[in-house]
Amino acid sequence: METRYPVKGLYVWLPHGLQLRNHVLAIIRRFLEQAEHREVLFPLLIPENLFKKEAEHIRGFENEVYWVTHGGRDKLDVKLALRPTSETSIYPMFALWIRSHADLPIKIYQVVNIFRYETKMTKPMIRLREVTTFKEAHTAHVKREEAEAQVQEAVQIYKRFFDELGVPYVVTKRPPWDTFAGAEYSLAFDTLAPDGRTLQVGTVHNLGQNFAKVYDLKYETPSGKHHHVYQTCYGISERVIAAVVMAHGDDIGLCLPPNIAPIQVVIVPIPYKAKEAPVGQIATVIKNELAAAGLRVHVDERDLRPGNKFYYWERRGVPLRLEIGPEDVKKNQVTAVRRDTGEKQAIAREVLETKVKQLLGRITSDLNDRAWKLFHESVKSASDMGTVKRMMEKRGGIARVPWCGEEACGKALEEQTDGDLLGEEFDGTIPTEVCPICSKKAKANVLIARTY
Ligand code: P5A
Ligand code: ZN
Repeated sequence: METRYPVKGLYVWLPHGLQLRNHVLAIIRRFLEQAEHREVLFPLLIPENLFKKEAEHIRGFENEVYWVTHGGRDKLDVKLALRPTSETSIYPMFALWIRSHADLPIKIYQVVNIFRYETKMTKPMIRLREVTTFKEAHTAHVKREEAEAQVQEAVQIYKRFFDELGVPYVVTKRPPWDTFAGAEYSLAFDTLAPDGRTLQVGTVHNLGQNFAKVYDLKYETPSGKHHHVYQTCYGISERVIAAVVMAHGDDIGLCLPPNIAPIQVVIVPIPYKAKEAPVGQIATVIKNELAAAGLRVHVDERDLRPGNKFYYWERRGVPLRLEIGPEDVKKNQVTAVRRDTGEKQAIAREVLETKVKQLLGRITSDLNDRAWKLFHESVKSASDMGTVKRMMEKRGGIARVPWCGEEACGKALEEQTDGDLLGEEFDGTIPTEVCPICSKKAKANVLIARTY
């Protein structure tokens, strides 16, 4: 990204990064479409009166909203909010679309930019004031249980999505004081940055009937009664791309999983005295062969030393490099070098396509395994305050702590350890220990970490 744009919290996507972003988006779009979500596109501006209908939602966002107050020199009669998220623009339209139970469920999503006047330190891809890649899904249902099931489906979709990216995660139920503004409860996905702090990479909210009541979302039952719908929403942003970068990158730079890498295979011809023609030709033939097999391939024909080219593509995370040098030409082979391990091997020309695909598959699973292994090592059970505190001091990852469920104890846990309570571990086991604050029987495990 270009980070020198002269407005705080706004950044420029450059070609390589944007391609990466688009490959990531293609995955989530595919999963959502498979689960019967349809893509829509709503306006960026929300009139103040609509925006301010849901009281809790307002309380949550009022300090983060940018307002459009003028059109040219004219002061607008109704101020317009730049959406910080789209509940208040989408749900008034749901009210027009929902008549009978036959109109339900509605499952839509959009990928848009949103604006949040963030006051914490802004960071490229992680904390933006213009989020450019906000994928938000919104659903409406007849019954509470259906909304509940939708929350579960959303969690499954996001799990598959993060698995596809090799980004490890924990899922927690956020505590009441950290629930999305206007939701009954919120689930969140968190991953770990290399510095030991967690990063929230996605959330799933059960909105109950809170918005339905305010925006008058009602359907008619077969017997002619009118009921409010139940709703859910869930979202991710380009933070997931930051998460990919952090999960697999190393001291050299990016290291990208093949499925989202803008270039999956880079071919570097290594010319040698007076016999340059054959390496260049072979490189082109191989490129065409692999491209025809569906791979994203690039031949680096620039007038640079091979070593410089190697480094250039390593920094950009290209998963596999194929070198073609004099020795390779002689033996009718190419030399393949993995970005993740640096491992080198010769591959015979006649089996090139199969071998390259195999190698890319192995790189994918090795990246996943490595990232998850590191992650698992960073989630540690701790039932006494001293241990948790030391973990937070060292930014030593995520502590799993037994909790009685009381807000006062949750807040005390945060204060005394200088960590943030992510929430109750979703699908976690019931602990046998006691709450380290009040010594009462624990109801759940909470995860505590230093967060971004
Ligand atoms: C869910 C979608 C919502 O806004 N409304 C529609 C719900 N939830 S959320 O938790 O507030 O945001 C969803 C995810 O977006 C990412 N995110 C951000 N990323 C970068 N910069 C920001 N300023 C920013 N704010 C939110 C987070 O990953 C969050 O989980
Ligand atoms: Zn307690």
